[in-house]
This record gives sequence, structure tokens and C-alpha cells, in this order.
Amino acid sequence: MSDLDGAIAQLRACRLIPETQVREICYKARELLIEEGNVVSVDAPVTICGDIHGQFHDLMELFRVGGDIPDTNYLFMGDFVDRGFYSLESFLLLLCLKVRYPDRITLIRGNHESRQITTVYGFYDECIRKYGSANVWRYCCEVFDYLALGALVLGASSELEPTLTGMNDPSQSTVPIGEGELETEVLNSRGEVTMSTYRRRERESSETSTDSRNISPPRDISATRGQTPTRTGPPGTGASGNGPSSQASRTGAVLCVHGGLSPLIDSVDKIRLIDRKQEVPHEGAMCDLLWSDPDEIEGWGLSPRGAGFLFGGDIVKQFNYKNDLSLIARAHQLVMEGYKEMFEGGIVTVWSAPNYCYRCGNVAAILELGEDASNGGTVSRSNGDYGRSNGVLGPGGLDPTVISPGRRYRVFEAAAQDTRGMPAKKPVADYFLVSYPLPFLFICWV
Ligand SMILES: [Mn+2]
Repeated sequence: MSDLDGAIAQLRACRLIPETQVREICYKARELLIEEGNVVSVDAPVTICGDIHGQFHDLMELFRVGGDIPDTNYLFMGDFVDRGFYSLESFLLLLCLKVRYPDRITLIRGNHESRQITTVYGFYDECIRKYGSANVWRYCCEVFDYLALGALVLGASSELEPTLTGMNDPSQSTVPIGEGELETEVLNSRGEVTMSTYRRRERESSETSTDSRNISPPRDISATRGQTPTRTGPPGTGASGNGPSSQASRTGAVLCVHGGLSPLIDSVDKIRLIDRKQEVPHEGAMCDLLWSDPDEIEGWGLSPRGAGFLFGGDIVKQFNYKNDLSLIARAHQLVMEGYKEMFEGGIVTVWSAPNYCYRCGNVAAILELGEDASNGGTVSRSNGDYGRSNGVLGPGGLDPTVISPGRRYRVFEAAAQDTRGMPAKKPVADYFLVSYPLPFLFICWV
């Protein structure tokens, strides 16, 4: 491999590398990806990211907030390209990092990692504009075909220590330290805690709750911002505050996919059976995993996107129970707050493109899952059969021994650099902001 570190340095500076080197890196990346299963096993600690969409400077901001590779273990849930002005620099950098540090970065496929979609939403045009031919686009599309469809995060910690140790007087804090275990913590890019949620301690009692993941309502503690609490550890370690895990409980695995579930898939093992090494089909299980969205409905519904399905909280609960999952992490939908949990925390949308399309005004988020210190680091990487329950239902149909992982969201804003050399603002139709597969686009255009 010719000077991979040099290529990484060049791409980090938002400068392109020669076409011959792109070809070489794409070939090398494909060799690595071929060896991965449809569902990659990833050990916590890991930092999970959503859509990037060619917003290169915001990707640099993401690394600033979450820590650099290889210090931080990253999992990107697809949609690296299209929309933004730097799809090539963004995707090629991630690909170089994958080749350089294969065990520190996992890339899974989004619905935009497709020949059809990239010819409509910008990546193809960018390749022609920057390289003068479609060669690089073709190399990249060949890599897309080999990207995994999902990932399973194992060994995530159920607890994260509050990052408030820098406060001089904890009694002044509005955070109810001691009232419960920290479940979700939101930090901004300055490391300041802006919101925390706590899990009530009585969750292990057999009669108090039908939901073992009883989450108290979010508490806005932004009033404490002026006190600038400091982090307990470097970004991305997530587990910097590992507490002792409860002996009676463990966290289930976390399934990561770009879009969501499919009516054709009722187990993680069925995802493993898909022949993924192809262009994203217009329908079927593989299409659904990349295109579907959760919605406040019961069962399955038709997607307004014209590809994939809508699925309700009952579907998520059943799937999580059957597969011993404590959480589904997915991307694919713009969330103004950067992340959004639904269905009592059974699924979360993580969105990592701030000020999407340079006009939406949203913040972005990444999700850090800590490492469970209690498992002694012996989490199986080989398959999804780890710790599968024996079908014994707890109260409310939930496995009482599976609890959700502690989640640390880092929220960040768009990088200032991204406004440099922006084209003049022009009104964009709202349908531009949601992606549709080609047959649907033709309907829109006519
Ligand atoms: Mn998407």
C-alpha cells in the first residue's frame, strides 16, 4: 500500500488523493469488507454515528468532539455521500481509516451507498467534477456493494458515571445524584452536560414495573451550564466511569442498522442469510434495512418514501425481545436535536450531519456506549447467539434480566468552516430533504 498515512493526512486537510491511489485503497477496502459478515460484531466501548452526507468539515468536528481514530472506536451507520459538497473527501477518508485501522472503525451501508441514488443526489456529479471521469465513482460503488448491512454491539455497560466530578459543590447541582443510575447523558461540544436522565433503582423489583427500562422523564439541567463540569475521561472512552454492574442484570446487544426493520426479518440471524454483495434492491429485506423508519403506529405501515416500511413500537419490542437486544440504533432521518429515542428507549435515531444540507439549522449527535467492566472482556465476537434468553418472559413480556445500556450523547453544531465558499442561499423545496428511490422520484418530477 503506497503511503496510506500520507493519504490520510492529505484527506484530513480536505485535499483529494490521486485516482490511482483511490483505486488501490478501494481494492484494499473491498478485500477487508468481503471478510465481514452482513452483521458485524463490535465490542463496546464504541461511538455510534449517523448520516454524514459529504459534510466534511462537520465530520472533522465530529472527530474533535468524539475523539480521533484509533483512540476512539467508531461505528458509522451509513449515508456517507450525497447532498454535501465533500462526499469524496469524507468517504475516502473514512475508507482510508478503515484500511489503516480495520478494528477501530466499522462502516455499514446506508441507502445512499448505491449507484442509482448517487446519480441523483450528488456523488456521481462530484466525482465527474473533481476527477474528470466516472472511474472513481465506479471504484467507490464497488466498495458500497461490500459494506455490511448492520452491526451488533456487545458488552455495553449499563451504567455511565455522571460527568460532573469537576463541579465544586455537588449540592448546588440540580442533578439528583444518588436518586438513580445515570442512563442518558447529553453533552455539548464543550463537554458541558446539558441534560441527564436517570433510571429508577427499583427496576429489579418484580412488581413495580412492567418495563425493566423504566426511564424517568428528561431533566433539563442546562441551568448548571455556567459551572462547566469537566469530563471524567477523554472523549470516546465512554466507559471512563465504569461502575460495578448489577449482578442480576446485563445489557442486551445493540443492533445498528441504517434504516430499520423489515417485515421479512424477525431475527438478527436472518439478516446474516442475505446475499448483500450487490446494488441495493428496490424491495425485499436488504432494501428495508436501509430504507425503513420507525413511526408512532401499530404494526407495519407503508413508507411515504416509496421504499422500506414504517414500523411501530410493538414491532420494535418484539424484535428486541426475541433477539435479546436492549436497543436498536439507526440513522436515516433528520432529527433537529441530533438524536431521538422512541418506544421507551427501544430504538434511537442518531443524526450526525449538523445544519443538514447547510440549511436545516439542526444540531448533530453521536452516541457513546461504554464497556461493561463486569464481563471480564470475554464477550463473544463470533455470532449473535451470545447470552440468548430461554424464552422466559418477565413482567409485561420483557426479559427482566436484560437492561438497556447507559447512553452518552454528544451533541455538536456545524463547523464554522463549512460556510466558506458556500453557494448563495437559494430556496430548496422540502421534498429535496428526504430521499426517495428512483421510481418515486419520477412521480415527483412529472
Ligand atoms: Mn438514509
